[in-house]
Amino acid sequence: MKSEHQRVFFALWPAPELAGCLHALGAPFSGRPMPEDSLHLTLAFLGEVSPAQIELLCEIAAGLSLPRCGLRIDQLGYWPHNRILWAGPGQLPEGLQRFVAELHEALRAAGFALEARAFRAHITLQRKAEDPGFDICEAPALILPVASWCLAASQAEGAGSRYRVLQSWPAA
Ligand code: 2AM
Repeated sequence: MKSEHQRVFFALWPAPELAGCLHALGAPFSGRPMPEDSLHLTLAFLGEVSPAQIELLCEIAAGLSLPRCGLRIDQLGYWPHNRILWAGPGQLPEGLQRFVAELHEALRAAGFALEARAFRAHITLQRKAEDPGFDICEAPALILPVASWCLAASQAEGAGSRYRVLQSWPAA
């Protein structure tokens, strides 16, 4: 990676109180818990980009409008292929679903390569998690108030990653 390049993604970042509740949701399970202030829901993952591309990403973001909503996080899941324990919504509000589709379309139109796999909204709670004995189960519902979204950068640090919000935009 060129020194000025950064690994970036668009995300929803829960406020500290909700992050604490999400952290507690993962606490009974064995794995490597994500630090509370690192918990987030990725909307689009870009990978390594240049400073000029970050500017372009910010321009694209400024042209989009995320509708304010409450996202109901009511599932816990485990992916054996990457040993991630996650929390997520059973259903995405229609406005958020439409927004993610618009965001992905705008990014692809600008030449950014996104994952071909279908978008799965999730918040990683633990990495290297032991199999909890379920793929998906119901969890006590938590509401994530969708009031803003951001562009964040991730930097490898020790065994994990450190995240930094580069810019954020309010929901409409
Ligand atoms: P994860 O937590 O499921 O690993 C920063 O790494 C964020 O981008 C994390 O939310 C991570 O999801 C996500 N991410 C990393 N690589 C990705 C990829 N190739 N496609 C989609 N999301 C990715």
